[in-house]
Amino acid sequence: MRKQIVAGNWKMNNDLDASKSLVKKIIKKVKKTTLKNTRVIVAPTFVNLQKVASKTKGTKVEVAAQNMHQAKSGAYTGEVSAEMLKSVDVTTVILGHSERREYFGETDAILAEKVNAALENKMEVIFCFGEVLEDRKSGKHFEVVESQIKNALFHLDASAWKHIILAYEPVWAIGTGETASPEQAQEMHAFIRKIITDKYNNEIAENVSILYGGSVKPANAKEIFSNPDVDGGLIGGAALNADDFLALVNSF
Ligand code: G2H
Repeated sequence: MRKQIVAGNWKMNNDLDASKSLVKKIIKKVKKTTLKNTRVIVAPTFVNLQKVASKTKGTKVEVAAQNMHQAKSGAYTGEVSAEMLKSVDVTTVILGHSERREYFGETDAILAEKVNAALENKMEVIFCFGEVLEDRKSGKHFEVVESQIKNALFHLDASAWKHIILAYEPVWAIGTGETASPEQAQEMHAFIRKIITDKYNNEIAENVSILYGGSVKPANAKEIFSNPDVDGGLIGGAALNADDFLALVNSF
């Protein structure tokens, strides 16, 4: 049975004290929660990752990085490699977030390399994709999502898919207060499972967790997460408050 996942993407928020305090609160609350089939992940900034990772050791909370570079090492000022993440016990990485695509020029081709580098290092990837508003308005959203997934992931062997988590994040719903309706989310998630079935097989499609992201909050999470093909969420704003985040963890 595929896992339900609630992953908090802290983006460029929280200094060291705020990161330690937030993760401490989340750990405490998660400890008191019965997690049937749910994974709880937090993704702090690089500078706070090691401290947060050390706090989560032995708890039910996991950590992820928000990004990584595709090269092993070298003259890439400001970048961090998979090897470096692993050396501080971080084995999950978010790749392809729309903010990385938009502000840092990450293309499908670059993302395919990043995915490969992560998998070569036996890391798990939370792969993000999603259409912009014009794509949705012109009815191209399925086509756009299919090409993002195909270009970055469809070169992978079937066996690699157990290390992949997908996160559908319609760009028009990110941090805007707009959310895709539960029907829109379900429709896209079912479409994603179908293209994976067509390319690979039904087993892989059924086993991959597909998260929804974009202004998920306690008030709308239950409705979104209750869809059969929605396996949880990648959460931005609402992940910065421990009570809200836990409300999401308990929204299945
Ligand atoms: C989408 C999401 C987290 P928010 O970027 O990845 O952020 O929940 O603030 O829309």
